[in-house]
This record gives sequence, structure tokens and C-alpha cells, in this order.
Amino acid sequence: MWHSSRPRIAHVKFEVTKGKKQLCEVEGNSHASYFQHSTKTLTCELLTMVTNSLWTRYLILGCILVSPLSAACPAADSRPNVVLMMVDDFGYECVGANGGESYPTPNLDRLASTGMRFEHCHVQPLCTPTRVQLMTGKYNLRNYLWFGILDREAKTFGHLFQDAGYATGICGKWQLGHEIDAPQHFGFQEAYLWQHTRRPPRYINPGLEHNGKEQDFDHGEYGPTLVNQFAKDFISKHRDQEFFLYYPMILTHDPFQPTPDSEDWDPSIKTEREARDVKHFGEMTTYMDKMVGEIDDHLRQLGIRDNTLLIIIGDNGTHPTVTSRFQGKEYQGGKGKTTNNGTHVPMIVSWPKLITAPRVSDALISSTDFLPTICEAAGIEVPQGIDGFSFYNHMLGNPTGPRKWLYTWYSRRQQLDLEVFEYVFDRQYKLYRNGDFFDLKDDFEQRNPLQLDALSESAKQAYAELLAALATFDGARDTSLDRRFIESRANSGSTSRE
Ligand SMILES: [Ca+2]
Repeated sequence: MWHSSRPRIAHVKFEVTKGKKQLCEVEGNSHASYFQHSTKTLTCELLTMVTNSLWTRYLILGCILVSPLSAACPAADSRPNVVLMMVDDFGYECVGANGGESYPTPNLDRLASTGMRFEHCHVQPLCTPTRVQLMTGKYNLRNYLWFGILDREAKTFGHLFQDAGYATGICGKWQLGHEIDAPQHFGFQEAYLWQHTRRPPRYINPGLEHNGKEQDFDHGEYGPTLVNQFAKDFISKHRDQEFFLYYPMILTHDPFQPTPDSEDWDPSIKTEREARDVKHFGEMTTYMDKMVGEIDDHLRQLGIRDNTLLIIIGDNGTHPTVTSRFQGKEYQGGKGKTTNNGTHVPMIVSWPKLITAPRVSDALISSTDFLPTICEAAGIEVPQGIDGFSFYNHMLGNPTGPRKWLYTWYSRRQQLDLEVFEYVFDRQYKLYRNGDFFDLKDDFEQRNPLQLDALSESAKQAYAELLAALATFDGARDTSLDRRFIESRANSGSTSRE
């Protein structure tokens, strides 16, 4: 039992030498609730309970504490592996565990029923904007340049994990710059990617790049299978050390073509124009689910599943040509739109060591929140200037999530178009920069802005809170980012496609 009065922060420093920790200093009567460390120096910030005389100084050896909060302080030798999988163009409505009724997703459903399923994860409406937010932990307002590009100056979670001594890998879809060294430049030691230096087919007889070196296939190989094999090989190779694998999957984006499990599978297909039919989306979803299941199984077979944090999300809503059955109704994909069917994605977290009982969360989660969360799980210090909020404590049992609202600055920039959608929202209300205010429960498609002079009391309160939140971003866009975009278009004159 704690007898606390005023909390204050004390600092404890550990020097890490060849993997061993040595206590250097302890100040105050302390109880660790939170800590951060890098490879060489580990600093614990201890929330100190200044108490009555019952409490004496704590001598803390390493980070092993016998306390109700000790789970939040992982020792350096038990840092988790992290596998972050992101499905391309895959909305919330496509997963059985969420109430999806159109496609079998047995592996996602199993991971959700044994781990943590989140009901309110929102990302950007389009590929590159979400990837930039996910990798940097910052809103697009801060650092988004244009479609298909990640600013070479950006610091990513790849850098952070690499600097902390993790083996880092990326596989799947890149779309963030054609430089041969781009994945390594952004902190990934090993890379197996599509849409890195060029843009060949992704599915049947694909073209991929292994660490920037082109590989072309023409014997009926299937891109997602090849990438999944790389993922499994990466995991096997690093099974005895900590690793971070970022796996932005190629599936389930169009072109909707047959998979090797489809009845009309055709290994002779050479282009992305052949055999396209939206009917294949369901088969692609189930194949993606199979790939997730193989990763889960592989971790288990290697004996490292328990302390591997496995996260699965989508990068934006489903393609608008796909209509699915969801919770008893028809639900059309909304990719590219700022309505919820464009931004609401599945989110499943599985970490058997620390998430021991299945849970369903109604926390608001942003694509900026994953960087600080996986860093906290790995004991990696989060840099200043990150917009995301860690949901680590929520994941481990704290009933409330870290956010009251979600913020979006979204601009496609696939052509010379500076149109920006900026808004703040919660589970029910959404306020745009232009003043449009919607009740999402009554107006899912956002067709009828509420009359501000006729709001209910609860709507009035929500409006005031969202307006105040939006005001915190007034004038925050660095105008040099837009200038760089305009200059790049003037020089290239080209457009970007997915
Ligand atoms: Ca996408």
C-alpha cells in the first residue's frame, strides 16, 4: 500500500556495460513507475512518493522491482521483440472480430480473442500520409512533403530501435523514396521491398528489391509469399537477439487479382492489368490473414512468441469499390476520404507475456501513437517533438487510453494541389478547420454540418473542447515544407500513384 503525498521526480542512473547493469545513484524515497534508457546509459525517472516515516530509501538493483508497477519497467535483458504489421487499404469492417461478416479472418480473430482488440484506431485516409505518421510519430502537419516521399531529414522508429541495439528490418511496401539506400538511411538494416527503386507488379511474378538490389520473378511466384518468407527468415536469423520488424504488407491493395489459393490462380500473369476483379478482395484478405498466422506460428515455433509484441493495423480505409457486410449492414470502403470509412482501421495487439487476458479497448488511437508506444515497451527514450501518445500503460491494464481527441492534417499532394483537410474528432463529434461540425453517430457520411446556434448541451461542450484542441495547431505548419513541394512539382511535372 502506498502512502503518498506530493509526488516528485527522482533520477537513477544505470551504466550498461556489455549487457550488465550497475546501479550508480539513487535519490529519494522512490518507486519506479516509468523509465527510459538507451544502449549505453539507462536513466530511470522514478515517480517518488514523498511519504511519512514508514518509508525509507529504496535500494534498487537494476530495474527489478517488486511492486505493483514493476511491469512498466522492463529490464534491458528482457526487452521485447517488436513486429509491426500494417495491411494496405484494409478498413475496420473487414475483420471478423470487429463484426465483419464478408471474409474469413481466423488468425486475426484468434489474435484478437487472446490479445487486445482496439475499436477506435484512426489513421490517415491514404498510404503515404499514414506511413509518415507511423514511422515518425508526428502529424503530417509537421513533416509531410508529398506523396511517395519521406523527408530524408526525418527520424524514424527504425533509427530509434537501431540506436538502441535492436536488429531492424523492413519488408513489404516502401513508397517513400527511390534512393537505393533509403531503407538503411531510415534505420532499417535489412530490407525486402516492393515499390522501392521502381514500380513493377507486386503480386504475380513480382519485382522486388533486397537491400536495394533488384530481384525479378517470372516462374509464377507471388509477392506476398516471398515477402512473408523474408519476414520469417529475418525472425529466425535474429531469434537470439532483440529485433524490430516493420512489415507494411503488400496485400490487400488493388489490383484485385487471384492469390495462389484462388480457384482461378494463374501463374502466367505478368502485369497488374490482368484478371482484375473486385471479387478477389476477399481471397486476398484471407491470404493476408494466412500470412499473419504464419508469422505468429513461426514466432511460437522459435520459442520467442511470449515476449514478442505483435501489432496489426491497417494503413487506411478499404478501396471504395469494395462493399462489405459489417455488423448487419452494407459498408462501403472509403479510402481517400476523411469520413470514418476512410480512416477507421483494425488494430490488434498480441503480447502474451504482458497481455495475459483478452481485452477490448475503446481508446482513441492515432497512427502517431505507435512510435512512442513501442519505444516505451522497449525502454527506448522518445525524442522531443513527437505528437503521438504512448498507449503502453493502457495496453498493460490502465483502463483509460492516453487521448481525448484525435487530430488530422491531411493533404494528398499527388499532384500540384495544396488542398488541406484539418480536423479534430472524438468518438462522436468532428470539427473541421473550416468550421464544419458533425455528429458522426447521426451523420456517418458527414453530409449535414450541425447548426452551431442549435446545439445540444453535450454537443456544445464537445464543440468547445474540439475548438480548443484545434487552436493548439494554429499556424503550426512550417511554410518551407509547402515551398519544397511546389518547387518539386515545378521541377518534375509528374504525378504520383500508388
Ligand atoms: Ca493504403
